[in-house]
Amino acid sequence: MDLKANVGTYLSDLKEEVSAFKQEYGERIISQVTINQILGGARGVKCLLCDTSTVSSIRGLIIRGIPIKELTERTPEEVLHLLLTGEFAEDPAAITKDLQSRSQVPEYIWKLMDAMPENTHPMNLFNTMILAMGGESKFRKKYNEGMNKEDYWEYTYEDMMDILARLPVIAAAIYRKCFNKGPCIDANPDLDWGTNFAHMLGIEDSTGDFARLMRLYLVLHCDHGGGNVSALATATVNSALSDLYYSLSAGLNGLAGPLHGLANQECLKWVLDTMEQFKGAPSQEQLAEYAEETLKSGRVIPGYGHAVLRIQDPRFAAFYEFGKKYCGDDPVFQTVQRVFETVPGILKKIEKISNPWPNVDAISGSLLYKYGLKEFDYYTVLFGLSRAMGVCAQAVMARGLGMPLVRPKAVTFDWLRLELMH
Ligand code: CMX
Repeated sequence: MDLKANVGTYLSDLKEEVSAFKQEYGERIISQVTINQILGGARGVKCLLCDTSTVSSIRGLIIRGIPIKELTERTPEEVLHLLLTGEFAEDPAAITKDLQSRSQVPEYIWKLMDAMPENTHPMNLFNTMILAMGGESKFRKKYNEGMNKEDYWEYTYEDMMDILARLPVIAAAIYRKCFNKGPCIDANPDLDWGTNFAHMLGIEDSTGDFARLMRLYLVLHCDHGGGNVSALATATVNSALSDLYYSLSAGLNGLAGPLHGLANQECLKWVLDTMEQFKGAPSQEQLAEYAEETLKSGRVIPGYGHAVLRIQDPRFAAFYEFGKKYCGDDPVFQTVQRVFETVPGILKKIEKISNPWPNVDAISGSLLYKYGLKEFDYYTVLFGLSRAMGVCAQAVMARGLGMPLVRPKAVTFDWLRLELMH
């Protein structure tokens, strides 16, 4: 069976189960909300459903029950099937083929890209191109024709596959345009989704290690539960039945923030700045001095800490393994290693910081840098390309389960005061 048929079977079984569950346990209380949580970005409030993946504070990212560290040898196609159905694909090549057949980017996108100001941030370009393709939405077309609710997931799925097929082509074109790398490189139909993307970027790769890194990168960033900014924004917008082009663009606009996906470019910049200041790979003492200065100036140390994790991010660990294997002699990677040996000790001494350990962004940039992908303004686009898989899969699940409009209740500060006085 193909992916869409598998998703259909999976959803119809789950929908029945969820509906019976709601009937029986609908009024059961599973979470309370404190004032701290209201004033703290709703951290820890359990009020969303996300089946594609979950983030445990002590185990990290778990996709459909499988810890991310067990998925590092898988391809993005295999992981996409897993996200959508909870099982591995019997024939991942069929997914590659389907994506290839949908990968033609509309001509107006190239014109629009050329018309954008030269200094547009790559992430801004990426999200603009996604939004601009909205007229292609099969969901929107069907909805306007009077689509049955039962079919919402199918056309969300169709939009997801069209988007995922075109995104690598668009992302690679943005890289080549923004950084004057020459004309776009044609796709190679013999390659899988991730390897083909690496090929279209045009980075020299005689060993195949860069393509290997790209596949790992695309797997590690693919999803991170339902409560992070990009997932929540995508889900909220999609719950209004705005099509996936609107929803994904909204979610990735959130990813573009420095406290979220943009941290990877900030992080590499921080590492390179230390190398510039100390004229080469700094010592632990020098790094400690630099970190203290960053903190004193009221800035965060990018790549460290997390809203949910209370351990070293397993995605960091996966990249670290890759780095030790393939980039051990690289001075930037060595600096990242030394930062890892230095910064947690400093952050641990600051009581308010919940997690002193590195997240995925603390390392990803250094590996890209080693292979010649040095333009760190581009890094969040790579993150976005990967994260599109998870947030779009979440949208397919939500429409398949008939989830309603997202509408939590906001209260005024006056209401809070009155509540406490009585
Ligand atoms: N450096 C300095 N201060 C930090 C810090 C860091 N790396 N991590 C947390 N803190 C500070 C927070 O800024 C906050 O200070 P205020 O109370 O003065 O605002 C305090 O410690 C408590 O924060 P927290 O409960 O530990 O963490 P939050 O859930 O509020 O924030 C995060 C999480 C990721 C935004 C934060 O750790 C941070 O800014 N890290 C650096 C940026 C980063 O790496 N972002 C990428 C995260 C991964 C992703 O989503 O892509």
